[in-house]
Amino acid sequence: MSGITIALSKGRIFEETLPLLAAAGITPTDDPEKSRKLIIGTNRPEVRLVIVRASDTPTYVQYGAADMGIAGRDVLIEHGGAGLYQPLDLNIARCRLCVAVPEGFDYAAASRPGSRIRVATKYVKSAREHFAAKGVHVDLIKLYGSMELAPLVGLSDAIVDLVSTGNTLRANHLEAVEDIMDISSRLVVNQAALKVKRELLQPVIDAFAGAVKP
Ligand code: PRT
Ligand code: MG
Repeated sequence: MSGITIALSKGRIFEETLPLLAAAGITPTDDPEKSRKLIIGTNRPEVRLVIVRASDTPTYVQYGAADMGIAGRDVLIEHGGAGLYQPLDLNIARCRLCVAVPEGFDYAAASRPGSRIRVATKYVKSAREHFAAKGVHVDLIKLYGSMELAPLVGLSDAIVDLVSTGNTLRANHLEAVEDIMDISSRLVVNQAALKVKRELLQPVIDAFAGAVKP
């Protein structure tokens, strides 16, 4: 493939990437929310987009099936970042990775050094590091979505999840009790592609860099 393939997930990352693509002179020819196409063309014949699950973006770029992509810091930590060059924090799809518990749960007591807590999360690596640093023993339960349900039905004491407005926590009578890290999405580039296709990729990286909002 002599052109550029960019991996994006639908939803918030796609929406917030459109202005960055525009700054690079790239306009998609289909809307992934309306079309069922997984490969979307653009106004530039040498540039195409592939629509992937958010957590799969680093994998497509790592193996060079996409030359570049946009992925959340949460996803990149879980993936590990092998084979990926991460030149830019795009400051989009911002949120916080938090520990949350049912309202009224005594988290201070449950998270004293030496105590043991059951935590459900999709973000196993980040959660393990967070509780290890606090000296808290953690039984991690891996989930793939709707973490908010776990403490409500007794699967776990707490969850580690992303929070943006806080509406989902409030609707389920949960509260954030600890911030683990700020999250935003980053541009990731296949390291080998950057060497071989630098004349195609560098202008896109530069245009994105110029369009990042503080
Ligand atoms: O949906 P899918 O299972 O395919 O994957 P995904 O949920 O990881 O993808 P997507 O597109 O929803 O999110 C892509 C990226 O957006 C994530 O990897 C994050 O980096 C970033 N992001 C920013 C968020 C949020 N904000 C966010 N609020 N990702 C998920 N959420 C979820 C959160 O998990 C919780 O269920 O939204 C809910 C909380 O939102 P509030 O507004 O109610 O607090
Ligand atoms: Mg989602």
